[in-house]
Amino acid sequence: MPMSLLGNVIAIVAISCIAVGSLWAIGNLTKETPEADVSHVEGVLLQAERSTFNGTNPDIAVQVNVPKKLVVVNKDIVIHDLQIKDQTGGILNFETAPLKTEQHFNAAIVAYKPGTYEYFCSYHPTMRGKIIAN
Ligand SMILES: [Cu+2]
Repeated sequence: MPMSLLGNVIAIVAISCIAVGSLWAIGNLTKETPEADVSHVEGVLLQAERSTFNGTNPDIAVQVNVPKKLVVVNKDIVIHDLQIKDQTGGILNFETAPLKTEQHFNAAIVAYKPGTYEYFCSYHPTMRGKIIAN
């Protein structure tokens, strides 16, 4: 095979691979994530939307040593998470995974001592609210 023809064949193969790769990438970008159904959630539902939780970052009341179910769902176009990072040992600390659009995370709030604690999104300083344990 003459060198110039071999070069053309390699170029065609390379271009084909790039074209297929691009189509695959576009397909992934446009693929729809199924909508998270949160209509039957028991306990507390915190829905991240327009960079707040439930529009108001609501206070959550819990009783000491009574676990309360918590579902965090991302209905926004950007990534959110939810964390409890308390230093006093008065509440169970946790963090959700980084949640993409329509992803959700099941957790429980467990307070060990009465007090006011904070939940927050590590990506957005305005997304923070209180957990009040009695
Ligand atoms: Cu956020």
